[in-house]
Amino acid sequence: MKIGFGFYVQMLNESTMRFARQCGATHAVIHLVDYTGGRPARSDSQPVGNARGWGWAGLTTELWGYDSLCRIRDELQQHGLVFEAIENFDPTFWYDVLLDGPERSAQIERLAGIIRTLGQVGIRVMGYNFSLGGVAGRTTGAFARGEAESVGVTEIDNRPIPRGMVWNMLYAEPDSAVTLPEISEDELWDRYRRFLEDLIPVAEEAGVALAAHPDDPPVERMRRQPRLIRKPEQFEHALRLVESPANKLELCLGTLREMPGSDDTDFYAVIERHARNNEIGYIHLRNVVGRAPNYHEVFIDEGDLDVARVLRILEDAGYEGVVIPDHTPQMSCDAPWHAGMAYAIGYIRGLLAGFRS
Ligand SMILES: [Mn+2]
Repeated sequence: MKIGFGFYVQMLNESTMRFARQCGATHAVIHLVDYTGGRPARSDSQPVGNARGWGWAGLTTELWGYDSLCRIRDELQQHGLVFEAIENFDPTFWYDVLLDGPERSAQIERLAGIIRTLGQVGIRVMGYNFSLGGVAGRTTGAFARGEAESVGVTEIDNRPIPRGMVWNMLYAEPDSAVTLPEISEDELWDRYRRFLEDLIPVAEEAGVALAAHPDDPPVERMRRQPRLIRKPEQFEHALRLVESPANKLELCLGTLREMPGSDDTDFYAVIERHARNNEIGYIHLRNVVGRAPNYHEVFIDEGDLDVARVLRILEDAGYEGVVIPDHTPQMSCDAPWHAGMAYAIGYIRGLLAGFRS
């Protein structure tokens, strides 16, 4: 397997690229969506949001063109990093695909164009999260070892989603008097199936894999809307909707471990099965304590996941894709985010070196 580094859009600079390489990463997964949404916020901590979610989507759409992606690819390459994947579509690109609105077919065409561009630039994976509520309901606290700040969930967020918001970001000025109708889980699976049927053939032709991130937090409903991948067996269901080598998972092991009702046997078996079947686009690796809707994120070497066992399973299954640390608690020093990432990657590399020696 290969070690990747996840870059938030604000980190696309020489200094962070050098930092990633110094940590020992060889691959890069890039978030092109600005999750600070134009709000004054630290760009290196996990967003938790407010009544306007994470704020405005669509602030960085100019980065998605062919020339721009080539520039990013080349700059990464100069720093010894392969541009492996983009993580998450901008909500302005596909809100009516998620909502089944009037712009749906035009937006599907736009997504198809993006996927073709990725293929031309040589980016192998497009990660996405087919969710109306998105990553919602999180709070920040001193949840990790030594009172390190991290994120967690303590309750289901049941506020309805105002029109103008999807995936916890705004694509139009929100109207709290008009909220999204509550839909059934079947309806959402149907929208998701149509998304895959429209785009998997495009991805296959472009040589790009679409990789599905599970719903984080994995609960039945959030913000009064259903959530798709919130049980281990639903990864399988997503893969079978449209069978193709281009239909893959963005296997988030933190989210998988948070899934209520799943036990250790499920957890390690799911990882092994999807690795053996070559169904993983890339992996998010982080540790957690507890189960949704009551869990928090911790350092990679504390919590409910046995990271050594996970890496051993992936090695034995011949997994050749990328693993990134997803996110980590902030460490008390002048560079809290950097320290957390360096610690996580060092730990992963240490375990792998042990197995391989
Ligand atoms: Mn994740």
